[in-house]
Formats: sequence, C-alpha cells, structure tokens
Amino acid sequence: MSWRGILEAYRSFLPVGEKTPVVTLLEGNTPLVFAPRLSRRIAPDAKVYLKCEGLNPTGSFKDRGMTIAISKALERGAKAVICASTGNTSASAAAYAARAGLACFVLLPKGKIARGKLAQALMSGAQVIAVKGNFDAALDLVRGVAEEHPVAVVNSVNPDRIEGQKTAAFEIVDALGEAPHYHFIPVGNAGNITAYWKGYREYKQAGKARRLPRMMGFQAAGAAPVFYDAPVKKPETVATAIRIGNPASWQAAKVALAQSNGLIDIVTDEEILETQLWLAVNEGVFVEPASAASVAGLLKSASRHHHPDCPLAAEVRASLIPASPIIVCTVTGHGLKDPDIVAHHKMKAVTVRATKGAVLEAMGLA
Ligand code: AN7
Repeated sequence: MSWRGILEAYRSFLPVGEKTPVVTLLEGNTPLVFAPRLSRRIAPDAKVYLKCEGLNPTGSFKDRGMTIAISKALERGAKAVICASTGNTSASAAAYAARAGLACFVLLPKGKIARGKLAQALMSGAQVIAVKGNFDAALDLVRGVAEEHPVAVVNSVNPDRIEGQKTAAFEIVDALGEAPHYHFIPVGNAGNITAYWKGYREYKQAGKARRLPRMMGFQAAGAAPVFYDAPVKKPETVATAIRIGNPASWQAAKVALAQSNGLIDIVTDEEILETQLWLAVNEGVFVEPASAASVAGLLKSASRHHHPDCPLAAEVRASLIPASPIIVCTVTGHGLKDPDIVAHHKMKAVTVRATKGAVLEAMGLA
C-alpha cells in the first residue's frame, strides 16, 4: 500500500479519532541511510545511520508534528494558527495551514532566518512578522497574544507537535527491527529529543523493541542553556535553527536525558561546519548546519583523544560500548534550507571561457 503520512501509519499511537480531519502532505517515511565512512570513523564494527528528516515535504522534521498540530487545530474549530520560529517551524506551519485553509502568523527573529525557510513561509501565504529580538522573545510574544486572542499556538509547547514527532522513533525501530544503542540529536527548543524519547518508550511498551537507546543531545556552544543548566540571554551560533537561549521543553528534555542514561554536550560552530561539509563530501548527505550538530556530537563523543572527559569516550576506553554498536543520528533539516552557508565554507565555482581548452585546463587535464 502506498504511504499515507504519519497520522494514518501510526494512528493507534496518536491522539486522533475518527472525526479528526487529516491534514497531510505525506510527511514521514524518511530514509534511514547507512553511513559507511562515518561508521568507520567511529569504530571498526560500528553501524551508524542517518535519519534524513530533510526529506520531509517542507524539508525538516517539523512536518511530523505539524500534520498532527494542524489536524487537531482544525478539529477544534481553529481559524488561525501562530508560532515563533527560528525558521523550520514557520515553513512547516505555513504549508500545513495553507493546506488546511487556516490563517497563519509567524514571528521570526529579524535577520536570523536562513533564506530558504523565509521563502517557504512567505510563499505559503503566512503573515510573516519579523521581530527585533531573538527566538525566545518571539515565543514569549506568541504566548502573550494567544492568551488574549483565538489563535492556536503550533510551537512544540503544543503537545500535539510532540505526539507527531515521536513517529520518527517508530520508523527507526521499524527499519532496524530494534532500537539503536545510541541516538544522537541536535537540541534547540528541546521538543524533538523529548518526542523521540516518548516514541522509543511507547514502542518498547508495545513490544516493538526490547531495548531503549541512550539519548545523546547536542547544543551549539554559544546557545547551550541545557548543557550549562542556565538560560542564555544572547544565544549566538552559525546554526540559526538552534539559536535558542530558553528552550520550551527544557524540563522534559532533562527527564529524557536522565531516564535514558544519556548526555547533553556542546559542539562549536567550527565543529558544526566541519561536520556539515564532511557529511556532504563523504556521505553525499547535505544537511543544514543545526542538523550537523548530531553527527559533530557523535564524532566528539567517540574521539578518545580529544575529549577524555566525555562519558562515551570513557566507555570506549573501558570497552563498555557494546560490540557492534548501532547508532542513529537524526539530521533534522535539508542543506538547501540555508544556501548562504557556502560562503562560510569558501566553496565557489571557477569561471572559464566557453572553450574546450579552458574547460580542460579547469579540470586539470590540459
Ligand atoms: C533543523 O523552527 O525551533 O530541539 O522554530 O530547525 O526540537 O527545537 C527549530 C529547531 C534542530 C532543534 N534542527 O529541535 C524552529 C525551531 C533543526 C531545527 C532543531 C531545529 P528542537
């Protein structure tokens, strides 16, 4: 049978009923891509997979949450939805609201949104409001407006979002036949790590998996409130998607980290960019900077020499890592979201005259 989106695929695990309208763009069912070169960098017998969430309809994992949030908003009779966003939530909300025929308002931190995401929100007809402040300020404003006006909030403070996003964990277990030993994931507003942990727990409860993974969360060093256990007033990182100083799902993420015996750590912008380029060059997978944080975190964790204090590195030394570890990294958004990032990598085309000689010279064959 052809794919009908996450709501139909996992209906019995989701807060939907027979009367819930199904607003879908056929999100989910994203590729779990084996990464051979990355696996070899971790350990000779490691198996590392990339859950490529950039293959969703609007190019990020947000669509899983949005299909449920917008379907439920419609069921409750909403006429308008609102969200604050570092970009991807707004792109997804705009598309699903358009599909549902709902008005959509998005509050974005002015000047800090990747170009592709802004284009998506505008092109789907959302009312885009650029706020002279960061994401945290925009989310506060959204909450304030929604208290006084009948607009449904579709940020991940809305539990329907978490419900939808947990289906990525279901898909991973369905594909592997078991949960991985480790799950690496970027952390911004902390909704996704919360959602995956919920999904893994529910699937184990249902007898679909025997084990639970350790949740390994990574924040950008300049925007790492969960790691430092304190809000960051002026978060800064090249990974604009996770430029968040006061995450909404902070407490739930702490529970996921504690219950799964996981860890929260940081990666620098340099590590993020280096990993983004390495993945594209060596695995053919082009992801946005925030998404590279999970893989950068894996590389940091597995490095015995550079980070001797890291718990995972200690486990490697003590051989506590299971033989043949199975590791999944969620890469949350597509590289096309943020085309301006090439400037950071100093990659550019060479321009030549339209002659075979000039082309051969550029190819190094002259
Ligand atoms: C590509 O769009 O918060 O920890 O407003 O776009 O669940 O917040 C985006 C977050 C990781 C972090 N990777 O996930 C928003 C927004 C990408 C993202 C995250 C985001 P959470």
